[in-house]
Amino acid sequence: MSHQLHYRACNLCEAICGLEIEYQGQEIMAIRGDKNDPFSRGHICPKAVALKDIYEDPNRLKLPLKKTNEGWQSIAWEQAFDEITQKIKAIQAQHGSSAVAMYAGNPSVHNSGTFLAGTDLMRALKTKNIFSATSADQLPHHFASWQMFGHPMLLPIPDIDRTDYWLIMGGNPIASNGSIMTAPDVANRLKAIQQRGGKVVVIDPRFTETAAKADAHHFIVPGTDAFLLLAMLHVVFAEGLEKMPDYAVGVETLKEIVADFSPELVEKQTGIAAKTIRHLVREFTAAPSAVVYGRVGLSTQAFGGVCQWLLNAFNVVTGNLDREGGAMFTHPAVDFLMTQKGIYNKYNRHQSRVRGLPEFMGELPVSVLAEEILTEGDGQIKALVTSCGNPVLSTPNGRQLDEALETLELMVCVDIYLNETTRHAHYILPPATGLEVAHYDLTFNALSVRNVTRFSEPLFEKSAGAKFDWEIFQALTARLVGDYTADFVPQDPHSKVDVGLRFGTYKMTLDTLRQARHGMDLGPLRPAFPERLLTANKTVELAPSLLTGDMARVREALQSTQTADEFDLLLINRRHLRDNNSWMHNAERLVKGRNRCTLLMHPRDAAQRGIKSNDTVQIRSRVGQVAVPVEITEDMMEGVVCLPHGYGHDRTGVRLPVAQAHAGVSVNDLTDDLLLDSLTGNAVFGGVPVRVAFS
Ligand SMILES: Nc1nc2c(c(=O)[nH]1)N[C@H]1C(S)=C(S)[C@@H](COP(=O)(O)OP(=O)(O)OC[C@H]3O[C@@H](n4cnc5c(=O)[nH]c(N)nc54)[C@H](O)[C@@H]3O)O[C@H]1N2
Ligand SMILES: Nc1nc2c(c(=O)[nH]1)N[C@H]1C(S)=C(S)[C@@H](COP(=O)(O)OP(=O)(O)OC[C@H]3O[C@@H](n4cnc5c(=O)[nH]c(N)nc54)[C@H](O)[C@@H]3O)O[C@H]1N2
Ligand code: SF4
Ligand SMILES: [Mo]
Repeated sequence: MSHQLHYRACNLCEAICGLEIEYQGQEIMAIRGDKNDPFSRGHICPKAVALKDIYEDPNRLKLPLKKTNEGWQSIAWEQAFDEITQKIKAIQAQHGSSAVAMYAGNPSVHNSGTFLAGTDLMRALKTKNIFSATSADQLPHHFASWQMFGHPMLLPIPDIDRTDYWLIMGGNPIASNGSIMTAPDVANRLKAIQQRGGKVVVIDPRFTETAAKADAHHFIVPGTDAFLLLAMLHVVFAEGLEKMPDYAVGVETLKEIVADFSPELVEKQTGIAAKTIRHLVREFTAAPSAVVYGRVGLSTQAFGGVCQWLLNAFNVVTGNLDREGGAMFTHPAVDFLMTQKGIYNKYNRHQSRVRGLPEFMGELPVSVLAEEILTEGDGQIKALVTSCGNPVLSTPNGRQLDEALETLELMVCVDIYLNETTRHAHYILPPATGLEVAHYDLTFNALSVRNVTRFSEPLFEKSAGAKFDWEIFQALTARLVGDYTADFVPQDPHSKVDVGLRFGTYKMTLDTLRQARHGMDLGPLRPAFPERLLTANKTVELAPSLLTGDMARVREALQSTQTADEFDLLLINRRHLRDNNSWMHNAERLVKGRNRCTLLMHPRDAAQRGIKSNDTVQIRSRVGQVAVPVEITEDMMEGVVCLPHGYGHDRTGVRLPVAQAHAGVSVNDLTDDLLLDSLTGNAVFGGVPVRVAFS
């Protein structure tokens, strides 16, 4: 048999690169970038090759498991579904429907079968305790979009292919390949800005891989970006640099808010000199087009919501929203924005039981999950369903959650691995994944720097007896809502994609898309105002009340004169090109080589503490302590230290031998569940107070 070629989009990160997979029978010979993909143009990163490792990994689960006194035993699917739903119903009958919680993790958005069927299960559970990785990631983006543009999913995307000036705050796309900005081959797109005479500037507490390719980099004290953005807006108005578009309202209120935030007022807190701030704004406003873009580092701070609001406002008042080279909105082929008007426009309809934090978009902050399990009383969480998530390693104070999960009456995990989270499960329901599933990027086609679309067919058949995630969700949902009969047959939810395509902007069908093996380019982003705005008057709200209301908290923080106490350093996190959150470390090709789970520290901070390179140090925070080797580097801002996220595999019961051999420590054993953006509910990962000592 000769080798064959299969084309699909990589579903591991937001860049959705086109892949060319050479295979024979069940064997993968090579995974390459698809040069004929008009969007990714042959780009690929090392993670895509590890799709082969996931496919072949003997530790990947394919059939359901039940925990018994004798350890894990296999169980038939139907029996597992029956037992689980009976237990869920019994718990809900005794303790109320919110006693069962659900957590959905990151791959949910990288897997259309899960995405389309998982929400049905959430609804069927009729619980207020819905959690997801979104509150450890990007809730502030949704909050700002909801308040300013009328819909939380109407997210502005930096038009980096045409901009003349790209200001990046709290994002490291050279390592992460971009986020809320689907831009495969971001390195060449960045270089193209410079080649056409433009400029890239990075603001980050670390001199990152992206900073190394940029024209300028400024260190910022973690968690102070709101002050910087206020000062940047101050300079725009004080120097008359604004280019006000006619669609914006609330500018007078915004002017009043920023009036006293001179660069001089914030230079000490932010660590960025007043003259640098003025220069930055003058350069930005002088560029023919410019865009400020802020990602995870900007969202995962105490003022994440305010930051994303001010960032959008900066693009608006400099005349850079909804124009070429600025921040733009997509016209995706399946436009779920239009079909879901109002669905997500929900805030504070209920609050978390223990801390009283507001719900947003139907979910509660994941930072409260452990306390909702551990705190006794009416409404306590007794059971948890997780899907595509590893919250023990990915949410703040993960160690507390690790302990809390062990106390649950029922835990069900839809997951492909026995890992740090799923080891606590009573049942693991593993779906087919990766190369075995059909996939349509509902989310990332809508967050892309060009309008693009493609459908990926499965390459291999799922293994004998395996189920797709949507089959699992539908089987559970049907039983919970009472629709289940002996002749129940799950329905492939991708028919919804066909409907979405037919009614969408381009009026195409799934069949036409299936013919386009390399994906389809639907052109550059184009202006979308006012028709795409979903605010009542089709205006952009520059001073929405929930966000301006949060300014009291910002002012209080600016005035706080807290000096170094027990914890005298600020911890931030990093991503590495070869990591994918917490779950791909069982691929030898990704983890081999130099230990990446190290603490980065500035030479002066190290010298003060008598620490030398490669010393193992103890890092302590309010919630925990870990020991790791140190790398001393001037890439760190003084006073700031940095750990990667997604490590910490050395726990009993985990069945990931390669990962355990490269275990590292979990940064979330140090991050604090009590530190969060109380407005949006997003976790804080940038600037967690810690102490570091030579052990
Ligand atoms: N300190 C700190 N913490 C962070 C971050 C940080 O920067 N710093 N980043 C945050 C961000 S941005 C995110 S998105 C979250 C991620 O948080 P999570 O989503 O909780 O964690 P992941 O590591 O992505 O775990 C993915 C899980 O999905 C499983 N999986 C993989 N493919 C499939 C599939 O096809 N089907 C099913 N059912 N399961 C699958 C994997 O085995 C794994 O258990 O972490 C957050 N946590
Ligand atoms: N290789 C790889 N790629 C990934 C992932 C992965 O784990 N590995 N994860 C994927 C996921 S789920 C996501 S959400 C995206 C995230 O994509 P990015 O947002 O690009 O994520 P990070 O690389 O974490 O970049 C965040 C940056 O913020 C900086 N930072 C921290 N605190 C602050 C602060 O207070 N202010 C400022 N200005 N900067 C700060 C950090 O130093 C870091 O450089 O990446 C995706 N892609
Ligand atoms: S950049 Fe992301 S989408 Fe592209 S090959 Fe790497 S993991 Fe896959
Ligand atoms: Mo994320």
